[in-house]
Parts: sequence; structure tokens; C-alpha cells
Amino acid sequence: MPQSLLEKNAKEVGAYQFINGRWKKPAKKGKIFENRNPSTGELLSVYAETPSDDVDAAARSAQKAFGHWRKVPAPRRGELLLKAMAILARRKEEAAQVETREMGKVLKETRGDVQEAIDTAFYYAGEGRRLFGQTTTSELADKFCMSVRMPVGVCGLITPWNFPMAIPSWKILPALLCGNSVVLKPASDTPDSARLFVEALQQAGIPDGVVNLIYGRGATVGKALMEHPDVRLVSFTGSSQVGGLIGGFCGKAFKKCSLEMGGKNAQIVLEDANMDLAVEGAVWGAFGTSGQRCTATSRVIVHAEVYAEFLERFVRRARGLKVGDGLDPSTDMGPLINARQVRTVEKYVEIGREEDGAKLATGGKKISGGACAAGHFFEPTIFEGRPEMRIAREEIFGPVATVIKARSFEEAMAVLNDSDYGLSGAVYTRDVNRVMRAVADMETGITYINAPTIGAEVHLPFGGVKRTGNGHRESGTSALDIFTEWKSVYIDYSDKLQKAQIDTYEG
Ligand code: UN1
Repeated sequence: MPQSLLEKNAKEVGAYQFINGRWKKPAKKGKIFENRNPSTGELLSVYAETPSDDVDAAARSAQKAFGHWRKVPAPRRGELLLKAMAILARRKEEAAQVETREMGKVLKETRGDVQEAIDTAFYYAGEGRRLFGQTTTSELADKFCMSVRMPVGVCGLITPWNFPMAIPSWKILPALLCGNSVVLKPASDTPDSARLFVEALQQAGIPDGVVNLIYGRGATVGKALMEHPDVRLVSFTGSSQVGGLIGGFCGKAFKKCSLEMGGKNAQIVLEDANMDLAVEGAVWGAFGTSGQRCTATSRVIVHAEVYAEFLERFVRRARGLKVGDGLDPSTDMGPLINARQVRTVEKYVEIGREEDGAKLATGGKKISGGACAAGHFFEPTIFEGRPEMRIAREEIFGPVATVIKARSFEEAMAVLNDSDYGLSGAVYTRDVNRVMRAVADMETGITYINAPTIGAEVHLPFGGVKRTGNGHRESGTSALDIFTEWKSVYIDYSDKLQKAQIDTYEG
């Protein structure tokens, strides 16, 4: 990338990194990366990777700001979140367009992404007047016991490109509400969305240093952030492979760490299901966001009695989807994020056909003609496969679903649970006993009944089991357990030394 382009862009759009309340000019010596529209190839902006001394400056300014931000009353912190999100709500259409341009999903979905950030602010602003601890009894007379939440400190937040505002909001907003300061490193595919989001927080009057924004690759900038001694907590959403590295490091360094990673989510369709609903659910779950959600439906397990009917209808609907630029209101499905992701999906189609011997029911190819010529478009793809195949076991992160036949509800549940991942799962049935059995036995963090595997709401815990997570949940009150530490408080008003019951117990 010629140096002049960065300069031109920096002049036009201003400087990008946000450190200690200032938009700081990126060092021109560092690695430069382009932000291109995945539908058209158009160059949207050019960024410079944050150099290590600026990562250090960001973490230090967050550490300094933490000292006073933690003392701002939580209801007041909540009000600032509301103010920021009122600004984002006014810029919602612009924000959705920025997102669609840089990551491709259709406008209806990017509006939803921005709305999810706004809803998250509503939720956590209210939490400013709760942040409940416990008051409880004491073993001893004249002694009062309670637990209160403490902020953790500087939080390093590393976010993906598929929900460029919603996922940063799940981390930044509860972190701030709890009294922490943050350094955000968004994915390099969606820097403009992150900038707009942070701008809204700045305009709302978040004090300098409380929110910082840096850019670059995970292996360099993300790593420097995670390793910074002032960073007490790392929250990451992305691949299980990277999450494992982060978790390993944080374990050894005694840092708090929350990981939200991959999925291989399945929808079960039983013989008594409402078939219209089941087909629509699978289409939305598998091809919404071009299959690039961690909650995407990538396996559909169908009872043998309705298998042929379901497959025929699912394939027909997939073939009818209009693939194209997300800015065009008639588009159903946008592009993949970049050329690398297209290669990954192509590789899995190849694996499905050759190695697994799966039957391709529809799709399977990159779309390269006409209006799609310059973009990273891929056909909605459906395989008929078996549970042990790689395409039915590994996360693909693209518009590829594998339909699997099962002879009973029990077999379908066993196939669903036979996975390295455990994020989201769905069952379509009208039998209440099987509904309750699925609720009890599905090994996932999220279980849907007669609804697709995508569509989680912001006030419930979000996350999963097995290789999907490390025991934490984002969203809802459960995120407060990530962004606070518990403190137990004992107040003795007896005016004498009272020993705890263990030291005085006489049977
Ligand atoms: C993701 O899948 O990466 O549940 C996040 C949903 C959205 C969030 C998805 N609310 O589909």
C-alpha cells in the first residue's frame, strides 16, 4: 500500500486510534491494512496497525482513568451509557450502512446489529441502579454480612467482525457500568464500525482514558494488549484455536479471562414439527449473515419420516435466495467477509465431496459472474451427510448446512450432542415431553424450541459449553460476573473479639 494513500485517508477521515481521549495519528511506519467492501472490493479506509508503544499508552491511560472511573456512582455510569446509545440511535442508519459496507451482511441485519448494541445499553444502564450483592445472616450476634461487587480494572477486549457493534457492546458496556476501563481491539475487517461506536461513547462524555481503541492483528497487537501488565482481564470472541492460546496465557498470568468461541449448532426437525416453521427456521439459521454467526445452524438433523419433504423444501428455499450486495434492499444474503473465508468454505465443500463422500444437494460454488464479480459471494450450500463427517463436525463459518437423517428423537439428540462445541441448539416438535427432554438434555448454552439457533436476546446469558467457552456467559446479569470480582464484607458491631463459629464450636 503506497504511503500516500494512508496520508490521504488520514487527512480525509482524521486519525484513528483513540488513546486517552484523543484520536491519535497512527505511526506511518507500522504495518498498514486496507478496509475493503467485501461486496465490491471498493477501498473504504486505510489503517495503520497500532505500534507497541501506543498499545502501552492505551493500557496505561486506561489504568490511570480506572482510578477515578471506579468511583463514579454506578447509576451515573449507566446514564452515560444511555447517552452514548441515544447518539448511536440517532446515527443508526449511518452505522448500519458503515457495517454493511465493511462486512457485507444485509442492511436489515446490520440495523439489527446496531439495535443490539442500543438494547445492551438500555439493559446495563438499568443495572447501574441494581448491581445487586447479598445481605445475609451471621453465625454470630451483632455482626452484619454482605457481598458487594468490585470492578476488575483494565479490560482488554478483542472482538470479531461478524457483529461489529453488538459484540463490542456486550463487552464494553457491562465493563464500563461495573467501573472498569477498557482497551478495545476490533477485528481488522471492521475498523470503521468500531470507530463509530467509540465516537458515540466519546460524544456522550465518557472521561478520557476510560475507553481506548487500538487496531491490528491479533498475533501482534492483540497479543501485546493481553500481555500488558496493566490489563487485568481479557475478553475474547473468536475462534477456539485463538481462544485456547489466550486462555492458556491468562491462566499462567493469573488474569481473568472470558472466551466465547466456535459452534457447530444443530437444528432437530421431528416428524410432528410444523414443517413451514422448520424450513424457515433452517433457512434463517443457516444462511442469515451468510452463515457467519457463531450461533449459525450448520447441521439439520431430520427425522426419517419427514426427511425427504424437509430436504426438498429446504433446498428449494436455498436456491431461491438472492445473493448480492447487502446495501440492495432486495438482497437476501450478502458476501463472505474476505477472500480467505471463501477459500475456507471452498476447502470444506471439497472435503465434503471428496473426503467425506457427502452428497451435495445444492450450491457449493463461489459466485463470480455479473454484479458479484468483484465480491466474495458464495452459493447457499446444502449437503446430505452423516454425523461423523468433517463437514458435520468442524466449524465452517459460511453458508453451508449439512442435513443428517435420524430414526428417532433419541438418536437426533445423541447426534446433536456428539460435538466438540456446545453453543446453540434447536428442536422443532409439538410434543411437550420431547420439548422438556431437549431442555434437560441438550448440551448447549442456548436451547431453542420451535425457533432457529440464532436470535439470542441481550438480557439472557450468552455462551456455551465444551470448546465454545470457558465457563463464562456474556449478556444479562451473568456478564456482571465477568466484569466484577466479589467481595464479602463482615461488619462486627459487638465491640469485642468474636471468633468465627469454627473456632468456638462446642457441638
Ligand atoms: C454470534 O453468533 O456471533 O444470537 C453472535 C444471535 C445474535 C448474536 C450472535 N443475537 O444470533
